[in-house]
Amino acid sequence: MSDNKPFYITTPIYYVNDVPHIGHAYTTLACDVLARFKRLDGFDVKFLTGTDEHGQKVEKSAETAGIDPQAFTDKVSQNFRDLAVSMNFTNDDFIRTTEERHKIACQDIWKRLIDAGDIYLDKYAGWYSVRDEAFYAEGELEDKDGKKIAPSGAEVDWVEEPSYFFKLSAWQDRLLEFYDNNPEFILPLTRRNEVTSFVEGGLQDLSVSRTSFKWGVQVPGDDDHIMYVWLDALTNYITAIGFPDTDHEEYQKYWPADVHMVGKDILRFHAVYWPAFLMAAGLETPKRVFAHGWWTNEGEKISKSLGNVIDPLELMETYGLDQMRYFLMREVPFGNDGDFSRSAMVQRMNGELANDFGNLAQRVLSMINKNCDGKIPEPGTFSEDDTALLAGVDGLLEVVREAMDAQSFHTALEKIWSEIRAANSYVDRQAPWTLKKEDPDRMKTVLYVLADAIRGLALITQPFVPEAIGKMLDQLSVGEGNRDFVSFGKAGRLAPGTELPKPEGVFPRHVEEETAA
Ligand code: ME8
Repeated sequence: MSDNKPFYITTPIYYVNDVPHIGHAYTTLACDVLARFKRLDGFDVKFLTGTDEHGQKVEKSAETAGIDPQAFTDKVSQNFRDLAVSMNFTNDDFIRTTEERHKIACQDIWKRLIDAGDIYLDKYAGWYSVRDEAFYAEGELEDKDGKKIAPSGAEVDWVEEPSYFFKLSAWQDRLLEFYDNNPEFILPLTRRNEVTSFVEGGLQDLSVSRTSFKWGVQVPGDDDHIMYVWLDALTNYITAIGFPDTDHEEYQKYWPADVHMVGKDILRFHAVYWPAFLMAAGLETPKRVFAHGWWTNEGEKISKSLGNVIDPLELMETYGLDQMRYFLMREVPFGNDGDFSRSAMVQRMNGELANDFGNLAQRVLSMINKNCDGKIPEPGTFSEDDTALLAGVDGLLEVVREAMDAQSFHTALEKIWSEIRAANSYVDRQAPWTLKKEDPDRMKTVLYVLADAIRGLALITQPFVPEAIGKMLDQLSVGEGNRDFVSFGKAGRLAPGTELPKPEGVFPRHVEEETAA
C-alpha cells in the first residue's frame, strides 16, 4: 500500500439514453486534469467515472430502440468507455449501475436507512419528470401551452403510486449546520448560496421508490418496489470503493471523496440528497461538490431537437485532442457557463498553443540543435534576468497547486501562460541569435536558461495537454522518471551535455479550409 496521501475524485455517472456529447466530455476532462495533476504531485489518486443505467428514462430509450434494457445498456455504456479512451482519460475504474457489486451496495444503504428509521411507506401523488428523473412540487412548475414544465424545461407527468419516502424534512437543520461547518463543501460560492437558500426554504420528504416500472434495483423485502434511480445512482461513489464492506482497503483509504465533480443541473442531488442519505446511513459525507457551468454552441442552448449537439470526436478530429482539452479548460472560468465557438477554438489553439508555447519551444530547441551540437549547453554565471525567469517558472508549482485545489483550471492556465509570455519577452530581450556572433558563451547560458524554463513550463502543463507535452519533454530528453513534481524546479534542472533529439513542432496551427462564398 502506498504511503502517499489519497485523493478520490468522481464524475457523474452518465445516463445511457444518449450518445456522449461535449458536456459529458467536459466534466470528465476536468476530473482527468485534476487527477493527473494530483498524481504528478505525489497523491495516490482514484478517479472514477461510469454510467447510470437504471430508471424510467433508460427503460424508455431501450423500448424505443426495440431491445431489452440490459442489452441496450451494454451497448450504449460502451460508447462512454470508448470516449474515455479517445479523450486520453486516466480513470482508474468505470462503474455501471447494473453491476452486481452495485446492487449489493444499494440494498445495503437502503437497509441502513430503514434501520435508522428514515424510510417509511406511503403513497406518492405528484409531478415527475422522466427526462430529469426528478420529482417536482406544484409551485416549481410553469404552465406552457397547456402543459406543466419543470424549471429545467422538461415536461412532467402526474404520478400516483405507493412509494417509500426518505424523511428529508427531518434533515434540514443538520444539513444547514453541515454547510456552515464545511464552507467549501459546495463550490463555487454562488452555487453554495443557492443550495443553502433552497434548504432554508424547507424540505419535503423524498419519494425513494417506484412501482410503475421494473428497471431498477429491487427494494429489499418488498418485491413491488424498485429504488428511485437517484438513490441508486449516488451510491455508485461508494460501491466503487468496496461498500458495503466499510473495512475494505479502498473504502478506508478513499472515503470520504475529495471532489464530486458535477454539472450545475445536478447539484441539488449531490449537495442536498446525498449528504442527507449518507448522514442518515451513518456514513461520512464527501469533502466537496463542485458544480461547473453549461456550454452553449455558438450562442445557442445545446439540444438534440435543435440539432446542434457537439460531438467530441468530431472536435478532436478537426482541431486535435490536446487542443480541444486546452480550449475547454482555458476558455471559460471553471464554474461559469461558456459558449463554444469555432473561431474562439482556433484563436486559442493558434495564439496560445502554437504561437506562445509551441514557437517558444521550437525556436529554442532549434537553436540548441544548430548551435550547441544538439546538446544541452553548459551555462555560465546567471544574470539577474536569467535568475528572474527561472524563479518565475519555479514559483509556478505553488500558485498552480493552489488554483487546482480550488478547481480554478482557467487560473492555473493563466498563471502558466503569463510565465510563457515572460519567457518569450526574455528571448526578445536576450536575442540569442545576436549573441551567437557577439558572445557565444552568453548565448549558451541564455539557451540553457530557456531550455530549463521550457522544461518547467512543460512539466506543469502536462495534465492539460498530455500528449503534446509528452513529446516536448521527449525533445528535452527528460526521462519518464523525471516528469513528476518532485523534479520540478531546482531538483530536476537539465544536465549540460545531455543529447537532444531533433526538434519538431508539437502544437500545429489550424488553418480553416476555404469555404465557397
Ligand atoms: O445527470 N454543458 O446524467 P447525464 C456542460 N445520470 N456539461 C454538460 C452539458 C452541457 N451542455 N450537458 C451535460 C445525469 N453536461 C445523472 C448523473 S450522478 C450520481 C448521476 C454534463 O447523462 C454535466 O456534468 O444527464 C451534467 O451534470 C452531466 O453531463 C449530466 O449527465
